[in-house]
Amino acid sequence: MTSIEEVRPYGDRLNDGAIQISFSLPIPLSAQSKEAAKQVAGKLGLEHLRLIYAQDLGNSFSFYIIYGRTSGSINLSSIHIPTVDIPQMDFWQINDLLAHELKKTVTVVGATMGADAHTVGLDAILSAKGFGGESGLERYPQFKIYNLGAQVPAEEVLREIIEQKADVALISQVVTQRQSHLQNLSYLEDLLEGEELRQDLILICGGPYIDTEVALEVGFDAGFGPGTTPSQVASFVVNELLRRRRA
Ligand code: B12
Repeated sequence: MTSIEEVRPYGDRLNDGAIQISFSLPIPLSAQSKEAAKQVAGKLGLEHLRLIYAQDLGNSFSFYIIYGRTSGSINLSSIHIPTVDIPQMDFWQINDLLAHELKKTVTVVGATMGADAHTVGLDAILSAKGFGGESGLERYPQFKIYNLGAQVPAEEVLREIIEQKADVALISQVVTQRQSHLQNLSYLEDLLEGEELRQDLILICGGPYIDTEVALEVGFDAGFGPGTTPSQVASFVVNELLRRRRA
């Protein structure tokens, strides 16, 4: 594969700039609304517009899918993203390291915090059935899991961390409306700092709009986004335990 410095989306042929966008408008479907939708796409800088799908959603809302082309391109060398680079280990390596080298059972408190009711992402990491063909952390003999479920207040997460003497807190934030995820995560981090517990805890967040940059911004150790598997999280935990032991 050749390495590309300057990237541009493509559809039919390389570098044609083809993009598909979809969005809703708060007006009923009509000839006028379709033209408005195309003009929205135009204002985004897209050209050669084609409205390929439009649907009335009822209650005076409508939905559109538009094809267009952008002349923009991105220079990859201008992008610098903080990432947490850690060696990936599998189920057996992780448990073996914990049992024989670290001689430790890792206690994990997990929760989806605040008003957020989404549990599937957190369960994908914690519950025995797991995700992406992998078992969840409940299946790891060296992990002890307390899954508090959804809509858990930060104060309750803190209480459980203290009560269970947790080594790791796994916090899911799926809803990001009005930046609620940032507020919830920062608030928990503040509470932990206040109790002087932050330093000894591995604090991890996750969700479809979470990445390392977001996590570091709110004082967490790592953030995991879409497609994360349980062993990726467990690998981070074990590497972090090893790093802290060496420090
Ligand atoms: C299922 C679902 C629901 C279900 C949730 C059921 C449940 N028990 O979880 C119900 C119907 C309850 C629901 C409600 C709402 N939902 Co909803 N929902 C979804 C949906 C369709 C799928 C989410 C999901 O299960 N994904 C599958 C899991 C496996 O993926 P994941 O969450 O990304 O998790 C992975 C990673 O992110 C990561 N991860 C996640 N958490 C964690 C935590 C840690 C510690 C780690 C390490 C990793 C990790 O690992 C996981 C595995 O790889 C999404 C849209 C979508 N297609 O994603 C909308 C979506 C998340 N919902 C959304 C919204 C807006 C809502 C509502 C506000 C709608 C409303 N107006 O009422 C309510 C909110 C209710 C509330 N109080 O929270 C929005 C969120 C937008 C935003 N940015 O804030 C989405 C994106 C839909 C959309 N496009 O608008 N929802």
